[in-house]
Amino acid sequence: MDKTNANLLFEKIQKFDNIIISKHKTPDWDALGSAEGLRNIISDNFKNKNIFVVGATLDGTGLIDDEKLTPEIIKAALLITVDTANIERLDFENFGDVKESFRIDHHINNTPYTDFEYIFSDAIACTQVITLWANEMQLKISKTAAEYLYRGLLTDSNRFAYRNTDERTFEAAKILTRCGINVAEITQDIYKRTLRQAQWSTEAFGRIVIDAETKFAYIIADYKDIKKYNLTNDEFKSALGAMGNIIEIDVWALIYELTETSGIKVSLRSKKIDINKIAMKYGGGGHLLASGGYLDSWDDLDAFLLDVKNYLKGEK
Ligand SMILES: [Mn+2]
Repeated sequence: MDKTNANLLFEKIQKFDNIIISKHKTPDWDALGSAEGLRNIISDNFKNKNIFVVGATLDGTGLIDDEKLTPEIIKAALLITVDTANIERLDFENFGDVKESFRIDHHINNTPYTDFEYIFSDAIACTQVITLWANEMQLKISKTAAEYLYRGLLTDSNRFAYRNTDERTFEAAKILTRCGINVAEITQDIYKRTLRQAQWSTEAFGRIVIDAETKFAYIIADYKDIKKYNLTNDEFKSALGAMGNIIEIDVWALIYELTETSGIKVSLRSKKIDINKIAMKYGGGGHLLASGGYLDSWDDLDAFLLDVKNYLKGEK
């Protein structure tokens, strides 16, 4: 499918005047970098395209191009979704009104939700898929596009450290570096922290509960924590990454609510054991080692924790 769909993606972009790029809710750098990187690649290489990146900004305070859309534009548009495993995660309500849809992704392919797909489920980042596609299609990648794409590559691979970081990852990094990006500056910009964030991290670590038998650890947080420390979603979720290099922990979770009404989200991470199965059981999904799901209320917490522990016992 790969070669054919690479060409098909090119042809669809060529054919449509209106292109909407949508990513997942509460976007991270891979989602936003994919969307903005692709926007730049399309506008630099194809003439007369109206391109709209929709959904929340990275800091969650607003929407990107949503206000520029009209029903007429949507009806005539090609929708390209990036970095989004399923329709529930898609940050675009008018999904059903577009003319055609194409999914570019690196998530495990659960239920197809678009007309066409370009998916490499073992790619470390969606921006890797886009970078290698653009290169294969001999498209120009501007410095601006490369900066966006590199941000996704760096963060989804955790600075080239996670499994699935492979030769294609470094190939993509090489392509992007050749576009003139400043690797040191981007890295510094992404991993800088405020004192508030460091303080939240310390508090979060103080709350860790570890089940010694299964090496499962979790942190519980609610919207009051976000308010108290005045954090963005990304800053808040950084407590999750911080658990990843602790010897006593194999599988870990951040169980949290972003706002009073957002509902309870579970973000699961694992060093080796497939935790995607658990996440799917709780209405979510993602990757084998990084996935997430939802709880209906805090009353379901104990049952969820027990479920995870029982599952991990079975896997050991
Ligand atoms: Mn991603």
